Amino acid sequence: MKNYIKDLKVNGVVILPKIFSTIDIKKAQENLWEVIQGNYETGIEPENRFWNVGDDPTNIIKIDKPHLCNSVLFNLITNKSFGSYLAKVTNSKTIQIWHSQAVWKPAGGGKKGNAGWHRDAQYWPFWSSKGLYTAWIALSDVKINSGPVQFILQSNSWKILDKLDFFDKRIIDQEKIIKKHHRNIKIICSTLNKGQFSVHDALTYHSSGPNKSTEPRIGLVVHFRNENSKRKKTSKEYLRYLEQLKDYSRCPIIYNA
Ligand SMILES: O=C(O)CCC(=O)C(=O)O
Repeated sequence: MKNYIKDLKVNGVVILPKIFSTIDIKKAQENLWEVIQGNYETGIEPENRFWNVGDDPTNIIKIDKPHLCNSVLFNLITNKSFGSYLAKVTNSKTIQIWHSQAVWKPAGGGKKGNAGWHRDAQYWPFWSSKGLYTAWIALSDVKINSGPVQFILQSNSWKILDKLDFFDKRIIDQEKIIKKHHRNIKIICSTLNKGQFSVHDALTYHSSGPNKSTEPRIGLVVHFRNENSKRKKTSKEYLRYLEQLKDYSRCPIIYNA
């Protein structure tokens, strides 16, 4: 575990072993598909949908807070062993999930499946940068040709780079911007078996390319914070957004030492 803690600190990312059972992952995959189709078992809508039924089925499908819509997804991400694993790797006393996303990359979508280079923290003006991490749980086998998430090692210590965005599919152009500032970058591709997961720092740059395999590449993305996270003084709108932290059915605490 010691190496994981150090690797996450230094490199900004770690790849972790399988802890979810194959059956639980299969159930989660099936239930996530229901959410994508707009069938919400709990009766609660996701926080946001960036793909709707009837949209191009080869586009990347991103849905925010799918755990609100379905108890199987909620139960998967609140699994106790998962909570204690996250706490160990991040050396934390408390772990609270404050956001989640489904990222389903269909086979055969080419560049339409791309997620551009970004760091998660750029979307969160209400958090200062410490104590914020993301776990990416593989709900399908993620091979080198499935468009795995790729991370730039040690980019968690970089200053922010402008003009990089998840929704920008021009990864090659984005890489030119990155290389203007950083010549020798090292990229790792997060190939994972179903049930394995990675954890990255909110400041680590990452992206993913086309899914050239014949199966969808499916990730359940869990954004979590520990006791070192701090709110920034921002607009009322953002402060209101963070009010949800008090609602543990939206933002479950999954570890408390
Ligand atoms: O699943 C992907 O390709 C991108 C995921 C992502 O941006 C994240 O895990 O923060």
